[in-house]
Amino acid sequence: MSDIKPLVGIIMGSSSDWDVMKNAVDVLSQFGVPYEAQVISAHRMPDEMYAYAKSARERGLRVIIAGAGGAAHLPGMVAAMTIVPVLGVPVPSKYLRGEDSLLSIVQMPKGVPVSTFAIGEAGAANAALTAVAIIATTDDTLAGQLEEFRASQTAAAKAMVLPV
Ligand code: RP5
Repeated sequence: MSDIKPLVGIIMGSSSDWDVMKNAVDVLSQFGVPYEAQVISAHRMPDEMYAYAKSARERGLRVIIAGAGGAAHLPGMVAAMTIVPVLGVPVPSKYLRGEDSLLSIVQMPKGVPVSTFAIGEAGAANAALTAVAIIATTDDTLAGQLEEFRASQTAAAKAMVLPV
């Protein structure tokens, strides 16, 4: 086990969310940001969810990325119990394709925000990029990496050729 303390906590309601949420893990790995990832289900593990949220700040987490599908209450409940910024990722659901997840996460009443991202893989990746940006506000090396990442995307877009 590594002694490096995680700066980002990635939690999700089920192992079935992993295919989406691993996109956040991939981004944090790419930037070398230490993270932890685990299943914390709001309705199946409420005691663990409470303990996780309550201890997050003192454990040194700077950002929490929370993914869930359906009646996706995990991000909002965690946000209610910590001042660590919570980034919510709506995971696609079987019958409503994640529109239920999106609305569950994004419609937080005024006072307890959850920064909410797109449904699915892009949302998970962008949540991680936002976590990187938050940490980069106090880390010049990471800020430089983020600038480079943006520059390489720009170069790739400029090099795009259409088949016409
Ligand atoms: C939510 O219910 C999870 O976040 C997951 O997206 C969804 C389905 O969970 P499983 O039945 O696949 O465990 O709590």
